[in-house]
Amino acid sequence: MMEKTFLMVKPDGVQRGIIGEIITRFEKKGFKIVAAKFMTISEELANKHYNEHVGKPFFNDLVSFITSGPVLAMVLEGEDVIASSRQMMGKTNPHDAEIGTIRGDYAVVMNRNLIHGSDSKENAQREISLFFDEKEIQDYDKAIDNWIH
Ligand code: RTP
Ligand code: MG
Repeated sequence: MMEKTFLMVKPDGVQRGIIGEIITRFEKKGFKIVAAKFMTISEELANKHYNEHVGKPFFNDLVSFITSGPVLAMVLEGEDVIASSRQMMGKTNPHDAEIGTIRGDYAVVMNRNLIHGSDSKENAQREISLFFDEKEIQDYDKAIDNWIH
């Protein structure tokens, strides 16, 4: 099923200079970037984005971290992209993430795990609309589309 998901290179990925390497994985896989924004997340947006974690012991640290510097927010489109991009990211705790995944290859600890990806269709829609206006999302064909699908 063709889907859209919300992905974000977190502040640690930006600071470490691996935005390109992370995006490249998704491009090579065959997913299409349909929106991207380099931005710093406000506390208000962080609270909305991580609403499901309000009240958990790690919540305050999570909000401080995600608002600590710029992130690259993106919308990707593709076949089963929500689950597939989560697989490419690897488990939340990089210690448990398999080699070959982004977190498994590039990260070491839970609170510096480089990338966010929506975990369901509902959250994908919710997060996309939190970060992007409809007019910021591109609808376009790529010459290689036929070679991927
Ligand atoms: P994300 O939302 O950032 O893509 O990560 P995720 O779905 O893999 O994990 P989630 O459960 O949504 O947790 C959000 C972020 O909170 C931090 N976390 N710390 N027990 C802990 O200390 C703990 N649990 C979660 C992680 O940085 C995780 O990415
Ligand atoms: Mg999550």
